[in-house]
Amino acid sequence: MVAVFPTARLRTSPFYDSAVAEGMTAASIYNRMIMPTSYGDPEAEYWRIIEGVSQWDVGVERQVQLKGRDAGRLAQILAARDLSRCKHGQGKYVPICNHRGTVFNDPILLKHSDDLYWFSIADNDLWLWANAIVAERGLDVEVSEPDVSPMALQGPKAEDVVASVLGDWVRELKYFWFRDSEIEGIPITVQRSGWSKQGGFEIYLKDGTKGTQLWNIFKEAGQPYGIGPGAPATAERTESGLVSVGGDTDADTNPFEVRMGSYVSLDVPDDTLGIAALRRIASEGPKRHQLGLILEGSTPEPLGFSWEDIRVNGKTAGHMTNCVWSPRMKANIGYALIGVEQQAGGTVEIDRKSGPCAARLVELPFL
Ligand code: THG
Repeated sequence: MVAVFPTARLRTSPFYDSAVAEGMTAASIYNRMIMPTSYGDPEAEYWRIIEGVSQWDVGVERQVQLKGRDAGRLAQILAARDLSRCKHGQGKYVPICNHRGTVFNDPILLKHSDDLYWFSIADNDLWLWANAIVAERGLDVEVSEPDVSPMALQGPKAEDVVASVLGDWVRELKYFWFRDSEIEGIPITVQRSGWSKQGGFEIYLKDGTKGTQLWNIFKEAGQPYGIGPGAPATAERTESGLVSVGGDTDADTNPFEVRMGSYVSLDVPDDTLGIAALRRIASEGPKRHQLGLILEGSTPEPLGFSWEDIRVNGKTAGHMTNCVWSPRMKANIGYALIGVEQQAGGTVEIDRKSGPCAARLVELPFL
């Protein structure tokens, strides 16, 4: 382990000590925080998500809190998705776009009440953006980053673990719905969510001094189910077709290009950020789209995120935005962000660092 010296520029989550105690061997940076990415056995960590239950320190998923009379108005200005029917206790996946219609964050919005919302953000400073909008538009709302840190339990056995700790009411929660609760006096919010398609919950810790205690409660309850530490897994999320905004997108990517069109509402008020550009793009039709790539060969390749060129008849037609070995498909798979002329069923060549590689275009998700 390297030594880490937390500062304002490199923060740790309340679960960091637990991650270290569990044997964390690799980490990444997300929202200027350390995000554990492996505990030394990626294969076992993957299968735990697919077949069992995996416990993740995802405290890096920070909350941008909107509080005050104009909280709902600000949420709708920021998010290009109709929120008018969003209920208290409901979460929604929302693209955040700039004035050009570029999607630069894709939070889950949690509506606590008419004057209290959280955006559970991906990796960049939505806080800065939201504050600028508040000042520019003269809104009556306070934007802050509260002491809230999610921990995820993912996999087919996650529900049994969470129910054994909190009660059977959690089984009734619908996707992205949430409820406030507490366990051993620790305040939490419980949501059916998580960055995998294997099912599960996120437990939002609302007292950063209690991270180790909360981690251990779920770790102990998970023992009969074979719980173990893990992290958002590139192989699982790629097989499942989940988008990583900032990873699979660039400074020109709009939501329609990356299968997020169903989360955009064109009939939101005209003061919603990016909506004029999104309406224009929707009427003209996007120029690129996102497809899956199945690469030739059956030797696992290292993870790739370098936007390698995709060639068709010797010409660049798009980019491979990620690449990972799929244990279930026994192939290297990735996403193409590619001109709409190229369709599923087509064959392309990827200009890999290791040399050219043939690949087949398929619809997403893979599984
Ligand atoms: N949980 C929480 N916060 C987060 C994430 C999370 N913040 C950062 C990041 N992840 C945000 N991005 C996503 C991306 C996809 C999904 C959730 C958060 C997701 N999508 C499903 C899909 O695309 O199939 C379902 C979307 C739907 O049908 O509404 O789950 O994971 N707290």
